Amino acid sequence: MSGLQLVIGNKNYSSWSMRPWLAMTQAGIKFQEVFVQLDTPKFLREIRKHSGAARVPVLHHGDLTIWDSLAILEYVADVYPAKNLWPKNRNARAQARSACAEMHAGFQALRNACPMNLRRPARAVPMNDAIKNDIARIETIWRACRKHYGKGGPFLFGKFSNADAMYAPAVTRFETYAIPVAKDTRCYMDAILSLPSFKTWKDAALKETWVIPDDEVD
Ligand SMILES: N[C@@H](CCC(=O)N[C@@H](CS)C(=O)NCC(=O)O)C(=O)O
Repeated sequence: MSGLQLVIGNKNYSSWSMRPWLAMTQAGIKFQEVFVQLDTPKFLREIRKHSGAARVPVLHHGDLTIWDSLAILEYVADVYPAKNLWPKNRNARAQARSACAEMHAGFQALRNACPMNLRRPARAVPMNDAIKNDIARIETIWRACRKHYGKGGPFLFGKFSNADAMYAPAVTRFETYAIPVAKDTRCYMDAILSLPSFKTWKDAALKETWVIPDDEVD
């Protein structure tokens, strides 16, 4: 065992938890999974034992605690350089980090209107201009990464990388809310949705029975 312990929330809803879980699983990095159920009276009590930020995901490695999904992705890439979780090429890596930073800090309109909900049957919801802008920007980022750095495979930088882990929740939102997308976007989405690690995560999500009313959009 690697000594890594990843604290996550509900697989159906926790988009932030999914990112490091997918990257680590896809890279074949072993870790112990610790589950804290979101939106329950004991969530805060439990998560505060792991991090003062009181959010999932959290990664423990020995005495070290990393309490943010992107920081966890960076740390895992540092500890396991041979897994190539960032692109090898320096320019590609800088682009991947820019794309990840934009995802980490942005796309609030899409996030708010279309929460990750893997159980929800695919159905469209009304889209205002802010949501449409977020969608268009994400498609532009995906297209540019694929065009300049995607020759070696179906992912944003060819082979699977942390950038794909960061954008995987957006892929599920596009799917769940039946968002019309261009053909190249659809190809990229299919690559993510076909990942063995994604399928394992989703299968587990579909077995969960907890419902978070705020994340159920009709
Ligand atoms: N910036 C953090 C955000 C994490 C986050 O907001 N996690 C949500 C779950 S997906 C959470 O823990 N929510 C619990 C709450 O707000 O009480 C990260 O990237 O890890």
